[in-house]
Amino acid sequence: MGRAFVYVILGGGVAAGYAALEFTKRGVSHGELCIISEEPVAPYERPALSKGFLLPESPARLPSFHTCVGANEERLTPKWYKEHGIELVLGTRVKSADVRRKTLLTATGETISYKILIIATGARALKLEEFGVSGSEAENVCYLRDLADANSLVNVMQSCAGGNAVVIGGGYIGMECAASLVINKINVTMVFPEAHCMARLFTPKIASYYEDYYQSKGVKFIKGTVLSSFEFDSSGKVTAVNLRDGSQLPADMVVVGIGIRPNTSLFEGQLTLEKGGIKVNGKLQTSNNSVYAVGDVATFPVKLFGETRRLEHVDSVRKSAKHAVAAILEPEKAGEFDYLPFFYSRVFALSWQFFGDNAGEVVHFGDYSGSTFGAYWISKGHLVGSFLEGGTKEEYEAIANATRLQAAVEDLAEVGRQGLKFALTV
Ligand code: FAD
Ligand code: NAD
Ligand code: ISD
Repeated sequence: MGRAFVYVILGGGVAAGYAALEFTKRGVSHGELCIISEEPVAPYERPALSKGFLLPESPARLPSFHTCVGANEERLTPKWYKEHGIELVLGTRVKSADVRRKTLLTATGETISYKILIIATGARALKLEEFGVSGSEAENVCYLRDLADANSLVNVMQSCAGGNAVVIGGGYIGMECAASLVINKINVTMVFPEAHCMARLFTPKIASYYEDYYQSKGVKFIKGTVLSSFEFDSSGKVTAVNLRDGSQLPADMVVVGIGIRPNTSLFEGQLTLEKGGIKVNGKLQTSNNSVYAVGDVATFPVKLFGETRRLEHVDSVRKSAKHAVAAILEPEKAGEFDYLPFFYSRVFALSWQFFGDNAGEVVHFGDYSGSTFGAYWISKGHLVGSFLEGGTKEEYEAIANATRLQAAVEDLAEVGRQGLKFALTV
């Protein structure tokens, strides 16, 4: 049994939604494009799951956050795919791929063949078991990657009002979920191995601002240690968390955010991998001419830095997906993907943006006891990265622009004194 399509997108997450919209903008005929997704719903804006979805009042629910509302573009409901003749094969896992024969085999036993494949399989959450701790299956231990996880997190949160949550991990999931738990009136303790939160991006000074803010909301931090085991009750629910430093924390629920692994396994041994992802060129094309990779799973050349990177943020996902479609449909017109890395987060009343690379020397600026402050990263006399909390649209655009232009910096202290004025006058 089998079906054949000209274009197949494997994975139905953020990248798939933006690629589908781009296909229709550039011209695709009915019946040519198919999206296969393990998830039972049409592509949606995954970032909403740790923000609007977790609000106690008027939470975001599908269909309100189907792609591509996150970029203020059309909202693609299942009806939209039908009207555009795009086949959505939902709730279906692809269990093997053969890039030589150009076929995918689904868990339901169907063979789907393609002329061009776009791999958009994203990533999976790392499990505690991968760090030698068991207990992930307990009903009050929550991960957050997809809609099913988000629904179960909401259910667990609702059963824990006024109780204690332990958040494992001090990265994006940890920080955004901790804020949401507080808003849901749950007492939060965050546990992570590093000396400060968001260690992959924040400097100690930036982290200290957010940690103080979280503490003012009642969040407790336990740093420099990790979870070693759980205590369970007779029904298998976690009741406490044991830490490697010997302490024990009572827990009505646990949220785990300890990083991700890109979903590359279907293609290992068939396509070239690099830095944990599927290696692509500036057209998002893999080592096989008929196969493209986009989003979290792709390791692509970042022209600005002259090296390849694999990013895990939605702006690069949206833009890489669109660029791949342009390269497929209009190869002679599409140039090389030229991307300025952009990360952001929103927690409580706070909101920050970061552009570029956090490499080189750091200069902090602005009022770290107020609400607008930032940092510049300078390498070899040029601006390579910028961070800003509490900025206006114009200010964010200015730091992005100055970073893209890699503005020259002669005197670090002077740039610190000028602060935002430096970016605004580039
Ligand atoms: P995904 O969106 O993960 O989609 C991959 C899809 O492929 C899934 O539907 C999956 O089920 C499917 N799939 C995988 N393997 C198979 C298979 N074998 N067969 C069939 N289907 C398969 N980034 C930001 O920049 N800002 C944010 O505020 C932000 N918030 C986030 C909040 C949360 C809770 C999470 C989890 C991520 C957040 N991110 C954020 C990161 C961002 O959502 C990801 O970078 C983005 O979703 C990746 O898009 P993708 O399409 O590559 O993969
Ligand atoms: P992350 O990489 O941001 O953070 C992982 C954290 O895990 C580290 O900061 C560390 O504190 C912790 N950790 C590592 N090993 C540990 C161990 N053995 N025990 C305990 N803690 C350990 O990953 P995440 O927070 O899990 O986020 C998952 C994905 O979702 C990432 O790709 C992230 O970019 C994405 N996401 C992004 C946003 C955003 O951009 N605003 C928001 C939510 C999620
Ligand atoms: O980029 C995003 C983001 O942060 C969200 O919450 O997309 C979503 C949508 O805006 C949700 O509706």
